[in-house]
Amino acid sequence: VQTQTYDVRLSNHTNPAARALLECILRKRSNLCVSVDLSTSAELLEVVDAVGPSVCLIKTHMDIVEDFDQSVIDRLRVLSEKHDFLIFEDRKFADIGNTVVLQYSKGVHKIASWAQLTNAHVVPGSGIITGLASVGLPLGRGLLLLAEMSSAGTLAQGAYTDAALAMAREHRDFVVGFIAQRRLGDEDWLILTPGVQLGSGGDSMGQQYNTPREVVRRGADVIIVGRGVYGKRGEAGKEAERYRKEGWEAYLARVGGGT
Ligand code: UP6
Repeated sequence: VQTQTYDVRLSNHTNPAARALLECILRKRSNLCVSVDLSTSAELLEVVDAVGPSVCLIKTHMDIVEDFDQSVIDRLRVLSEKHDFLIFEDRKFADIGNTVVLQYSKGVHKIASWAQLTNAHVVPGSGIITGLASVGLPLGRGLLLLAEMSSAGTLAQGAYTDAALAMAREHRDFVVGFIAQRRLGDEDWLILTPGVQLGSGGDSMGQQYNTPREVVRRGADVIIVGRGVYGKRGEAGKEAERYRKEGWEAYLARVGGGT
């Protein structure tokens, strides 16, 4: 497990998005990413404004926003300046290089123009990374590979996870880490872990939860929490701060008390 502090780890990262994330984590003493899976821009932005003070990162699924237009991005960016957080579009790209180039840069969402981080499945092979890097690297973006998933019955395990790690090693300038449930590899990869809730359990569609303490102990550098934070209407701000404290204490315990 990773016992180096975020501060020390900054020197292991050259990708601008990875560095910005680590710097933000340190400034805000927050390793919390809130996943705001709400389908109107009003609800999305209301929750982002409420949780903003407690997070280093906001994760979006912009394709679920029914009234999406460029103003949603503009307002999200204003909030990211106001509260000091980065933006991660959880696009889970999964096509050939040529197609993901278009999906990342064009279409309605133009993800590369506003999301510092996005992610990709490795099922197509490494051409997906080459394609995304051709768009993202010149913009200073970073990519996370889905090496494991939180859901029951996931095929992303064993040899598949090993292959994801091997692919990441070929693209260390652009791939900054993984969506995974534990630390992977001996190198300094950023591990972002979804499937996190206080109280653990799951949902009726295969989601499986672990507590912040447990996932950080296994190597999560950023905990990703969705419904655990915004599930109770009107309490997202309070819940985010509760998860921030949990995540940060778990990190301090892992690194032995330093910052
Ligand atoms: N997510 C997972 N598991 C993964 C990868 N991604 O849950 O392995 C994403 C989901 C959702 C969020 O797409 O946006 O993380 C989890 O939300 P929740 O905390 O409300 O379950």
